[in-house]
This record gives sequence, structure tokens and C-alpha cells, in this order.
Amino acid sequence: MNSVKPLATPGGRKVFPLPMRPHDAPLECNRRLPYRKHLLSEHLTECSDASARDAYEALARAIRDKLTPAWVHTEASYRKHRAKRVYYLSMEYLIGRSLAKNVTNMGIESLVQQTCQEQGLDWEEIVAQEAEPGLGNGGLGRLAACLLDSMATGHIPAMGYGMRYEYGIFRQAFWHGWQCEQPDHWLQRSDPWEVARPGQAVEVKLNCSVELHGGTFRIIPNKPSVILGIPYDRPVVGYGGQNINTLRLWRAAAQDSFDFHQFSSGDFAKAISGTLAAETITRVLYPDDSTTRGRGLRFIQEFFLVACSIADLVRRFRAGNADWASLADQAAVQLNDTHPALAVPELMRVLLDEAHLGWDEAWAITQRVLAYTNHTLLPEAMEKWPLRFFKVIIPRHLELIQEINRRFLVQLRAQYPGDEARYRRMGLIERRGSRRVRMAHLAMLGCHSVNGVSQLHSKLLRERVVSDFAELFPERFNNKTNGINPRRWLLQANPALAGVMTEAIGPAWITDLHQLEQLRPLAEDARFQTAFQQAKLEAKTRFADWLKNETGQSINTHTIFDCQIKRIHEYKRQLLNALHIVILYNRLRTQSHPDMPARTFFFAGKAAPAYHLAKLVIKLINNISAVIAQEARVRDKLQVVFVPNYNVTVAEYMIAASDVSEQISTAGYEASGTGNMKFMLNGALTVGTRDGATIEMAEAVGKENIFLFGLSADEVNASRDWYDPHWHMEREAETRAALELVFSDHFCAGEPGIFAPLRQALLEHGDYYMHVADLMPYAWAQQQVGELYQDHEQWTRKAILNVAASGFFSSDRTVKEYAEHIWNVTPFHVEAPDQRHEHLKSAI
Ligand code: 26Q
Repeated sequence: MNSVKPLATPGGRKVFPLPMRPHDAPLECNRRLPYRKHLLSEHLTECSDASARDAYEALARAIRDKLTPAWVHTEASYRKHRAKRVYYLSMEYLIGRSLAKNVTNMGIESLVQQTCQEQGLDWEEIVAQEAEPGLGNGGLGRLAACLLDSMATGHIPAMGYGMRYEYGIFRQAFWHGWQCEQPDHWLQRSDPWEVARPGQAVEVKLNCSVELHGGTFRIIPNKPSVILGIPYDRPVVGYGGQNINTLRLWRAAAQDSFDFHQFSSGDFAKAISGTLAAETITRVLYPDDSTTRGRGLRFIQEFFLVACSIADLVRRFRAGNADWASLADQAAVQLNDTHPALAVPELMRVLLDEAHLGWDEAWAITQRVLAYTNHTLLPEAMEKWPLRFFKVIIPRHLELIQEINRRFLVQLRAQYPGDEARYRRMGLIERRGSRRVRMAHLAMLGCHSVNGVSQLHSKLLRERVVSDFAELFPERFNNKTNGINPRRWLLQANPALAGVMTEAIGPAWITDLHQLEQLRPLAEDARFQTAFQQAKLEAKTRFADWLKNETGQSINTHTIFDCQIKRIHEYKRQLLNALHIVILYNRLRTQSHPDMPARTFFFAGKAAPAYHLAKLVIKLINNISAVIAQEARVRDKLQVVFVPNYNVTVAEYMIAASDVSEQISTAGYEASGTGNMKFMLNGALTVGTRDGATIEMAEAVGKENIFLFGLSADEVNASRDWYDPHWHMEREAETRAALELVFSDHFCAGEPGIFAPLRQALLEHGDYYMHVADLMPYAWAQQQVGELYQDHEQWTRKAILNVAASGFFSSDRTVKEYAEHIWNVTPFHVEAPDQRHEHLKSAI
């Protein structure tokens, strides 16, 4: 057993890098944390021989004890005062680790520090024991987590509903530069932050049964069955520790967990086959973020989330003895993309079949309760489910969808007589080939609000993607530019920089990010610049130490840290970044003294396992990295590092340490981006296209403080028909040299020809994402980056101006906009439980 390392001696490296609360902590009290109690009762262990994992679990449970009274009290207060609640429905949440987050938000840093000192615990080592719940793919899941935190911090009564996948997003490893996927069994050890609530289980009725045959999930039609949804609750502690909301994740289980008849007749495997099949529903997260291959299991997952969540919120509503007509005064449901769009027919089913309302009243209530956020402009990411899935699994919902569609077509015929093409475009059911239900149409019809996630995205949504609907229901369409949570992405991720901020302008920025405006005049201040640079170097060193420890790789902190970290996708153009690196490589090999600051290019991100081209891009980057590392002439100036297994924790280290943020998607394809905002808040300069929220960042900071380049969304659109990458190949020597080198097997000497699909995509299939068109403008923008970096003072000045202008991109602002314009909810301040609920505290 590896026992906990003792506390480092004073004068050694920092032992407690948890940012200390800069002002009074309301929840802090003199009571001790019941750490030893948990160590004894759950681990049967004395402090002296506790493993780091034991210590983590015991400390986390001790802290959970501390927050439980306020958590219970929050729920009771909402109930007592019949506060209107927001229900956020999302198939994904990427919440990151909870220990440090909860300590910070509860404001009990010194209490925890004291416990660590008394017990000889190494805080960083303890924090590292926590498995990160990877219950999402990327931006959409992380946004859900940022919004939940901001709702709790902004005192908005809210509940997140999601799925308790047993296996989250796969763990990514590299094998000879290729991505390999490994299962992420994050629940292997018990998770101290979740509380199972079997007493609040709900029933989900299907018109089929599910079985496992030789490991394959099978749907048996016409054999109705019931699946149980068991809630697992996690606290969402608002900063200040007053409102503690709940993230409720559903686990699927069989109702009759055992077929005794089959068992007694000797077929044990068959006896538990139904149980295993039911549990399969929440077994694993689908690791795709842009394709909707029609998988029956995914469809059942989506229905399961919706059915459990609607049943739960309806039960809560009915417990208050409320009249159905007031449902919309008590509940606002936000659908995170179309994944939970079955909420439309499910809520209709409840209102018609259980509440026995008439259609018109039920429809009016459904629309008033539900709202939908769209997160994509990619046509292949628009969900369409085969009609036969509905027929077999949830036929009543199909009936309701057909009735919604029938009524909608009546309305269309009245409004646009004879316009058959329009009816075909707008109908709920697509009739090309096999019939499929268009989930976005269902969501737009059944919700009172449809929002995009950046100004450009909302505009393109209205004007290009669903213009028919925007014309018909103009009042429904609106924009809510995404935001990020400043507690996680600055206070916690970058303690050094957070400290510099607080010293300069006080702590109010933590919950009011607009306060960062006060930094603007300090951009010119030499002392502040020095403090800022020191903080950046500290973050770089922290990341370098972490990387060395995790992967064994060494990096030079005195180079430009240039990061592109996000899912690997053609439209996000990691390949554009790679081609530019090849240009720099060529310059270093062919020019005698190129005037170029040393750079380290970092990549991180996962590719969907079936997305072969994205996986090939990872292989290319890893191979370029290996070739450069072999060449003495180049490697002092250029290093490429692909950090494996990107997740929230990795992002925290990398974003704090970055000088340059890469936001280089083909304009018109990135709905918003949120990584872009995290880098800005941490003082990195952005190299980016005019896409998503990057445009709004440029407006906030001024065009002179950001490196924009490349085709605009309109230009991309206008040149689609005549764009030819060969035109650039023939005229641009560096473009040609870079492409030829990549296709010459220079970077794959041992595996010749492997990059041929990249050549096909770029040169034979017309370079759909226009890498080649944007390569020279990108190289030029990067040239400007290099030149500015040589002038340290100017660089720092611009970095500070970026931080000062990042206030708008707080998710606190985003939540406020949702609350005022969509949800119609007002903050509800829960009083501190210290005075109110002594009886709860004395119970633990
Ligand atoms: C759908 C059906 C079947 C299987 C998987 C999916 C699926 C899963 C995840 C489809 C899409 C996603 C995720 C999308 C996503 O993360 N979108 C990002 O959302 C961010 C938050 O709004 C934006 O900032 C990004 O621009 C957008 O790409």
C-alpha cells in the first residue's frame, strides 16, 4: 500500500496550491472535518497507513458532510417557497474533478488546509486521486457544467438531468502515433460525490423488451417492459456555498432483476440477461460528436433520459398540489441540443394521457415549458431517427408526433397555399428513402424558444439552416452567446494569475467578471506587467512539471506555448495547424538563420473512433513531432507535443500555461467555441478565423489585439462552387513544399503511403474545409505572432488587454440572459444554513 507522503518542508515547493479565498468565507467554521471518522468507518484504516486513495475518499466524504446541510436546506427552501425551477436536460456533462472545486466554492480552504497539515496529507497528491467523470464528448458537455455552476452561483433554482454512464468517453492512448481507445471505467472505485436515491426511482415504459444475445443488445418488439431509472445526485455548490443545486444522473436497472423461473430451470445466464440488457442502457457514452448513425441503443438512451427527467419533475410539481395549468410557472426545461427533444412528445403524453387535458391546452403548456438550444451547423449532426424505432419502442410518441405534424401541415397549408416544396422541407417526417423524424423540427415546433450559441451561429441558423422556421416563428429565435465559468477556468485553473488579479483589483471579479475591465489601465503598468509575466511562467512551469510526471516528456518553458485543444474534426482544422508547422520546419531546414522565436506546439483532443480521417490527422501530428525531435537543426526552435487523453483536468493545466490560442475552424462551422474564451481569460493571444464567438471576442478586445485571418463565413459560402486548392498549390511555393513533403512519405518513412487519404481530401476531393485557401494567410498571421512575441512588453500589454476584455464571456452572464429572456426565473437566495439548520448539522 502506498502511504500518503508527508507534507513538504517549508521552503520547498508549494504544498497547498489551492487558491485561498481572498475574503470572508460564510461557511467557514471552527469545526473539524470528520476525516478520521471516514477513514475508519469506510476504509478500516488508521491515518498512518492510509493510501492516497483512501485519504482522498475520506477527505471528500468529510467535505461532503460539511455541505450536506446546506444542500438539503436548499431543496427544502425551494420547495417551501414554490420557487420556479430550471431543469437542464443534457445527454452530456463534463464537470471535471469535484474536490478542489467544492472546497473553493464552499469557501473552506483554510479548514481543509488545516486538516491536511494535521494529518500530513499532500493536497496535490490527494486531488490527483479523483477520477474525472468523462460524461461527455466536448463543448456541449462542458457548457452544461459551466452553466450549472453559474446557476448555483447566481442563486437560480435549478436541477441538471443527465446520464450516469458507467463508462465515460474512452481513454485515449497512442500506439506508434495512432490513437487507441481504452475503456474509461471511472466508477471502478466508489465516487464519494454521488448519492444514490433508490427511493426516488422512476419507471420507464417501453413497448419492447431488451435482451442481450452473445453480448449484442437486441430489441424484442411487442413485448412491453419497464426499465427503472435510479437517480444518483451530485451537489452543485454555488460560489459562496449558499445555493447548492443538484445534478441528477440516471442509471438504468431492470425492474425484476431476476427471472426465477428461468433460473430454477437451470439457465442462469438467461435468467440475468434482461437485467444486463436494461443496465446496458446507461453502460456507455457514445463517443461521436458530429454524426448520428442510427443506433437503436442511442435512441433508447435519449428516451430514457427524457422519460426519467419528465417523470421526476412532474412528480415534484404534483407534490406541491399544483394545478396543471401552472406547470409553466413552476418549471422551465432547457434542451441541450436535440438529444432530449423527445421531451416534446413525452410531456404531451403526460398532459394528455395522465393529466387528461385537451390537446390545445397540453400543447400550449408544453411550448411554454420547453426551450431548445442548437449547437451545430453541420448537416450531418442534425438528428433524424427512423420511424421504425418509434413504432417498435415508443408507438404512442409516434402517434403524438404524427398528430403534431398533421396540425402543423394544416397551419402551413393555410399560410402558404400550394407551396408543396415548403411542406416537404418543413414537415416533421423526412420521406427520402426510409422515413425519419427530424428532431430539430420537433424541437422548434414544441418549444417557445430556439437559441444559437453565438451571434454568427444564431444568424446563420436563422438565415441558412432553418430559415423557413425563422420566417414562420420569428419571435422564437434568439441568441445566447456561450460563456465559461471563471471559478473553474481562472480561480482554480490558474492560481498564480488569479492571485495577481485579486491583488490588483480585489476579489469581486470572481462573481462579476466585468470587473476585469479595471485591468485595462494596468496594461501599461510595468510592475503589473512583470507580475503578469511571472504568473504566466509559473503556470508554464506547473504544466511542464505535470507533463513530465504524466508522460515523461520535457518541454522548454522559455518558448512560445501555442495550443490547439479540442475534438479532432476536419472543420476544426488541426490539419491546417500541422501544415503550418511543416512550413516552419521547411524554413528551419532551408534558411540559414531564420529570425524565428522558439515555439512549442501543443495539441490535445480525441477523435471519434470511427472517424478515420481525424485519426489520421493525429497520426500525422505525432509523426511530425517525432521527425522534428530527431533533427538537431530544428528541434531547438520547434517542438510538437500531442498530449494524450484530453479532458477537463488536462485543459486546466494547458490553458493556464498558453501564450497562443488556436481557433482556426473553417468560418461558419464552429457554432461558438468555448475554449477560445478560456484562453482569453488566461491571457493567451488568439490566432483565429472569423467564426463563432471568436468574432465577439475580437469586438470586445479590439481587432488590433487579436490575430484574425482567412476567409469569412460569407466568403467560404460564396466560393464553394469554384474553389480549387490546386490554384494555391501552383502559385504558393511554401504551400506546395509543405503539401509535397507530407505526401512524400517524409513523415512516414516506415509506413509509406499512409497519408494518401489526406492528399485525397485536400487535393482530389476539393478540400471541403478550405485548408489550402487559408494556409498562407494563417502563416502570415503566425509571422505577426512571432514578431510581437519578441517585444515582450507589447505582448504582455495585449495579453492583459485580452483578460480585461473577457468579462462578457462569463457563463454567469449567459445564465442571466437565459433566466431573464427564456426561463423567466428570478434568483432565490437561500439563507446560510449555519443559523437556520443547526439540527441538520448536529446530525452528522
Ligand atoms: C448525436 C447523436 C448520436 C450520437 C452523438 C450525437 C452528438 C453528441 C455530441 C452530437 C453532437 C455532440 C456535441 C456537440 C458539441 O459539442 N457542440 C459544440 O457545442 C459547444 C457549446 O455550445 C460549441 O461551443 C461548439 O462550437 C460546438 O461544436
